[in-house]
Amino acid sequence: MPTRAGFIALIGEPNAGKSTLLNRMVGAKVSIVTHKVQTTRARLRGVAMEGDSQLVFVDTPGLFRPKRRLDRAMVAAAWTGASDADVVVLLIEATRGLTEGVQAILDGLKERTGDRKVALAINKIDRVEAPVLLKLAETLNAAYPFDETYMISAEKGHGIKELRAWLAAEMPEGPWLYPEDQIADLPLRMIAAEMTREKLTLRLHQELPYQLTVETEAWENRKDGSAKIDQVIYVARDGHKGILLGKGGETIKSVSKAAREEIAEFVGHPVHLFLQVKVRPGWLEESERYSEMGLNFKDGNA
Ligand SMILES: Nc1nc2c(ncn2[C@@H]2O[C@H](COP(=O)(O)OP(=O)(O)OP(=O)(O)O)[C@@H](O)[C@H]2O)c(=O)[nH]1
Ligand SMILES: [Mg+2]
Repeated sequence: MPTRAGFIALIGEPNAGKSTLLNRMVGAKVSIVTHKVQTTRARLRGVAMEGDSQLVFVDTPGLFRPKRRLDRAMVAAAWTGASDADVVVLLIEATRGLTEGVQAILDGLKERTGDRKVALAINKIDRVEAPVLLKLAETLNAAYPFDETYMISAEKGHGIKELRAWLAAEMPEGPWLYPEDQIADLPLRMIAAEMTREKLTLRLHQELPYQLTVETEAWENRKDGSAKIDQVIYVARDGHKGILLGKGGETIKSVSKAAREEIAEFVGHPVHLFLQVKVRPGWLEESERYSEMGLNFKDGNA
């Protein structure tokens, strides 16, 4: 049997469940997930094996109508992910259906995918009734010539086996692209920064999560088997720093604890995490911040 390997881009509106699906496929949490939109900011690869096929899933930022430089760079990164992949999986939320945003994505897909296969994955089927689902599948297939339709719950695991088997068969013949035991293609320092950003996003409200970024500045593996990790949280305004710290430093403490526990579990050894908050009014216009996130600054040009 020849080996197969290829890239599968997961695209869709913000909050569709792309990162949840990637984590489910990989069998570990490598991409952060929140109930808020625009959680994922850059492309991230997760690797899964299925028989002789290596499936390299590419998680992408949600596709929406961008307003800021950061948003434009995110959307550009998502479309690049779709254009570079062997197969595209479009995730749609069963509860939302064919929205204006989905229609815009379908229009974009027609221009960009060429003769590549595009599968429709209707996600969150645990939240709707069967008749609604069937009607939605029909509507979406009338709007776009999908090669396949899958009804899944990325969170609960429904329909995942079928989607995986199809993807494995669709991968082009060729050598594996990653060692068999590798599950993610993102430096540890970035995964750790993302974990902290996830905890911040869960803890903070309104615009704040969208106005900050986290960077790992130093990572020191110590002789005792632990690691000392220094991270900086850039915020855009003085007032944000106060909110982030919270009364008596309560907020930042709880974020730090949650992030430390998750990073430690991921790396498999104890972690000492030090968070520093820096007010940087112009960070959303600094190219270095974008390269740290894995984004292209110029993609954000208006
Ligand atoms: N009920 C239900 N919730 C789900 C399912 N899949 C994902 N979710 C939830 O949907 C929310 C968004 O999930 P994400 O995986 O972060 O979505 P995303 O598409 O990566 O979002 P962005 O990164 O913002 O584009 C989270 O609260 C998930 O727990 C599912 O199958 N069923
Ligand atoms: Mg995501």
